Amino acid sequence: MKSRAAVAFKPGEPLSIVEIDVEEPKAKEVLVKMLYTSVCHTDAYTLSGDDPEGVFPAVLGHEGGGVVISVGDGVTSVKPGDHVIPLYTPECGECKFCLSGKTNLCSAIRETQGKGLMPDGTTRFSYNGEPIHHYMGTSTFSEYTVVSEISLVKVEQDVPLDKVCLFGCGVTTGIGAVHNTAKVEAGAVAAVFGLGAIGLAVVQGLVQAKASRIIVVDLNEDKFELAKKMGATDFINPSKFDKPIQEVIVEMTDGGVDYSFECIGNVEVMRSALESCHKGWGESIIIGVAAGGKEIQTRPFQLVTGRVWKGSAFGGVKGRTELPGMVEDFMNGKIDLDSFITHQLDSKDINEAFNLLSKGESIRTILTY
Ligand code: NAD
Ligand code: AHE
Ligand code: ZN
Repeated sequence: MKSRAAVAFKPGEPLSIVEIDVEEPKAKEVLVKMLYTSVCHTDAYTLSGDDPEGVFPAVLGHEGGGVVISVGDGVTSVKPGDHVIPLYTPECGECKFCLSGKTNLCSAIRETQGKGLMPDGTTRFSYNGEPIHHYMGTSTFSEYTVVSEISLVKVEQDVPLDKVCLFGCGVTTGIGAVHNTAKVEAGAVAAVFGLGAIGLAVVQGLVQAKASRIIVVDLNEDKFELAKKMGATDFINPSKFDKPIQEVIVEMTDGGVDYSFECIGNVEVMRSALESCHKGWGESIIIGVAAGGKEIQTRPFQLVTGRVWKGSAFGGVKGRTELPGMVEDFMNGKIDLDSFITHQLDSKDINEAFNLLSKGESIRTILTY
């Protein structure tokens, strides 16, 4: 079938809106008509060419919501007409990782997913007869996409897909990192570096966890108003200080924060976030994705003296098991998604959504197909 898609033909270039060919789903695969998608910083990162797993041409996109059109042989958990959210972190329930009880990092299709291929090593997308790669197992920037069954979670029909599509990445990642990775307790003091959707979702998670103080750090002070509305208590622009920002935070918190979260993808900030933590127990969670070749540094003494460095992917959330509960929390008013939606555009204007994100003017733009 034909599908309108925003294709990344080359790194560093805007996406091209073209009509691609999409093949029928094979066994254990599902054809989904995307209704909504949004752009995450990770899409921009891969498009920039900095992602070691970035392959071109590709259909990017991993935050979306849509409806099942058809299913391949052996698909049992979804049927045509079901509303679904694609999951870049799938959940097979059977691999060593899924069975470990220790991680959400399902390994069932990770190898081919990282190469932009479906599990059988081929693609379902082509343009002028040439294969187009998939991305993160989701490729939500095509009106019709093919994904593995294990990369889908079903949502009820009355749930607004134009909002819960944000559970496909940013909001789940930030909230999950607070509860699953850091396990923040009531009264904790926390610092959040970077106030995009991920950082703001961390702020929301910290409010839910009843953190006593939520210090937010961003170079763009325009971000502070929304962060305040969402529950942040202290606001720091590092460019206004002539000393390392970790020193500022350690001084203002009587020794450092209990938890810090890096939501930018900058290895220098990752160091600051770790060194902002309290001696003996402070934990720093890396969420931001740094470019290939970048490495983190600190004095090992920082760890010897009790600080802990952790990372979090998709907030440690097992999508098929746990997203339905988060969707329910949204429906019951316990999770705010509206605050993240700063812009709405037609899907053909997707490059404008990338521009708004990179200029720091948007948190999330909902693109409608
Ligand atoms: P975003 O671009 O919307 O937000 C980043 C924020 O960081 C902006 O507000 C920007 O002003 C701020 N910033 C940039 N440099 C800074 C600096 N030196 N000091 C302070 N603030 C600075 O991005 P996003 O969509 O919220 O994504 C954030 C990061 O999280 C990206 O690296 C993305 O790839 C990553 N991410 C990771 C996961 C995961 O599962 N680990 C999931 C989603 C996104
Ligand atoms: N290909 C990238 C990996 C980037 C990365 O770490 N991705 C996060 C999700 S970002 C979502 O916006 C993740 O889940 N990682 C775990 C995994 O298995 O990819 C690179 O830099 O190599
Ligand atoms: Zn993302």
